[in-house]
Amino acid sequence: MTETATTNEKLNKFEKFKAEKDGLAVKDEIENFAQIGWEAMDENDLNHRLKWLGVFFRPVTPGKFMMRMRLPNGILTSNQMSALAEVVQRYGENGSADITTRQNIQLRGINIEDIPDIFNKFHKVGLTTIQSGMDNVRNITGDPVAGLDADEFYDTRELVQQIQDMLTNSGEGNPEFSNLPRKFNIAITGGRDNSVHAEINDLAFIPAFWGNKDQLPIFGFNVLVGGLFSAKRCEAAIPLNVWVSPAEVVSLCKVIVEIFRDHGLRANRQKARLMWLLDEWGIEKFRDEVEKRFGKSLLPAAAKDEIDWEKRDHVGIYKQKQPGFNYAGLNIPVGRLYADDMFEIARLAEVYGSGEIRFTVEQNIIIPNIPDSSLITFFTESILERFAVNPGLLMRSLVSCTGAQFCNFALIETKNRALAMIKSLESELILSRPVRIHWTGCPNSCGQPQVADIGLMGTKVRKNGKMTEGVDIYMGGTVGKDAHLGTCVQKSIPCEDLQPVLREILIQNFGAKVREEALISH
Ligand code: SRM
Ligand code: SF4
Repeated sequence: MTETATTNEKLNKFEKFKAEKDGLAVKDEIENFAQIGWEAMDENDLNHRLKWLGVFFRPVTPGKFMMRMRLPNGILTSNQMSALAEVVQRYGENGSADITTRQNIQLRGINIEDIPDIFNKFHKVGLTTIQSGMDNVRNITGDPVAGLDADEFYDTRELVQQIQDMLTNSGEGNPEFSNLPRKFNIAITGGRDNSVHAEINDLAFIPAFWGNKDQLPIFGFNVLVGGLFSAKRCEAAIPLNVWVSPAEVVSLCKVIVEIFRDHGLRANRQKARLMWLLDEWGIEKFRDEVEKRFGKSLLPAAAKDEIDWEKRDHVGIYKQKQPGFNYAGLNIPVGRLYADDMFEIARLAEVYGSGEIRFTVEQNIIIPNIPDSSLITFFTESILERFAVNPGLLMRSLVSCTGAQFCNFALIETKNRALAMIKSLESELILSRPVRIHWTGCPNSCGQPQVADIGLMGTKVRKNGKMTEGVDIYMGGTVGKDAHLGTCVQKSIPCEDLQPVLREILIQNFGAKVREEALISH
C-alpha cells in the first residue's frame, strides 16, 4: 500500500479489513465456505471479501447470493449464455439475471454451497466473475457494435479484452490491483456516438485523430479522467490533455490505475474516487506523474474529438458493415431475464446469428451477424413479443437499477414500478420520439439518472404525516455528442403521485400527446 495511505492518513474501516487480509485471499477459501455455509463465515469475508470473487451476499435475501460477471465489451457466446442460464435455472423461482448498466450480467438466487461447482463451470466456458465488485476495476465497457458498425473509427473489442487481462491476470485474479482505494470504471469508445457514456467513467478513451494538415492524421484516443457518480458527488470526467495511440492504451490504463492505487485517498471512503485525488493534486501534477510512470513524454490531447453523432440505442434491425448481415437489438425491459429467456436468446444467436450475444449499457441485447435471408423467419420468433425490436418509445429507453427487491441500499422499489408506470404512460400518451427515463433506487446512481432525459432517484418523502417511497426528478442529461449531466429539477415526489407528474413532463417537454381513448376514460 501507499506511503500516503499508511503514514499520512487515518484509515477507514474498509481500509483496515483490506489491510488485514486481501480481498482476493478468499479465492482459496471458497471450498471451505461452501462446506461451512454462509452463517458460519467471518463477517468481512461474507459481506465484503466475497465481492472480490464477484459474489455478493444480499441482506435482503440472506443465503441467496448474487454473482456479477465480467464481460469485456459486453460480449458473450451462446454457449456462455447457456451456462449462465443453467446456473439461474437451478434456483427455480429464486433464479433470475439482470443485464447491468455496465454491459454486464448479474445472476441471482445462488446458494453458497454451489459456488465452487459454478466457478468450475464458468472456467470451462471461459467466463469469470473475478474482481467485479468492491475496490476493483469494474467491467470495462466498449462500443456494443464494435466490428459491426461501418462508421466506427476503431473496433474496441481486443483492447478492452487486453485491459481486462492485464488488470485481472487473465481472469485468474491479480493481487497487484486488488487493493484500490475504491471502485474504478474504464470505458473505451471507437465510434462516433459515445455509446458507453465515456464521461461518467474514472478513465475513458474517446476517438481523436492526431496530426495537422501537413501530416496524415493518425487514429488514437483523447483521455478523460475522474468521472463519477456517488451519493456525495457527481462529476463528468475532465480532459487529461493526453492523446494516445491504440497501442499505448493498455500501458496507460496500467499506469493510471497504479497511481490511483498508490496515491488515491483512503481516509474518507466517501472521498476516495479518482476525482478527489485530482482535486488534491491538480490535473498538471497528475499528468506529470502519469508521464513519469509511463516512461516517455505523452502527446497533448488532439484539438478535437470525433464524437459527432447523437447516441444510438441499437434497438431494432440494422445493417452491418459486412454486406448481407444485420444486427438485431432486442429491448429487454429493465434488463431482467429468467432462465428460459436466456436459453431462448442463446438459441436465437445460434440459429440466426454466429452464436454471439452482446449487451448494451441500456440493459438491452444485440444479436449480430444475422443474414438478410434469415430475417423474415427471425421476425416470427415468439420471444420477440416480449423482447421487441420495435418497442414503445418509452419502454425502448427505460433503464433501471436493481432497487429494493435485492439491494439493501435502496430507498425504493425500482424495476417493477418502472415497468408498470411506463406501460401506463404508453397507454395514455402518443410519443413522437424516444424519451430516456432512468430509475435509480438511491443516490449511488447505479441507474445513471444524470444521463437521462428524465432521471428518477429514489428517496424517502413525507406524505400525510407518514414516510413513503418517493423520487427526486433529474432532467437535462444529454448523451452522444456534447454529452452533459442532468440536474435535479424537482424534489420529493411520492411515487404514488409520480405518474401524473411524468405525464405532464412528457407533454410539456417532450411533445407527447394524450391518446383519445385516455381522454375519454379520464
Ligand atoms: Fe452500482 C453499489 C448495482 C452500476 C455506483 N451497485 C452497488 C451495489 C453493489 C450495492 C450493494 O452491494 O447492494 C449494487 C448491487 C445491487 C444488486 O444486487 O444488483 C449495485 N451498480 C449496480 C448495477 C447492477 C445497477 C444495474 O441495475 O445495472 C450496475 C452494475 C454494473 C456492473 O456490471 O459492474 C451498477 N453503480 C453503477 C454505476 C453506473 C456505471 O458504472 O456507469 C454507478 C455510477 C457510476 C460510478 O460508479 O461512478 C454505480 N454502485 C455505485 C455506488 C456509488 C459509488 C461511489 O463512489 O460512492 C455504489 C456504492 C458503493 O460502491 O459503495 C454502488
Ligand atoms: Fe442499489 Fe442504490 Fe445502486 Fe440502485 S442505485 S442498485 S438502490 S445502490
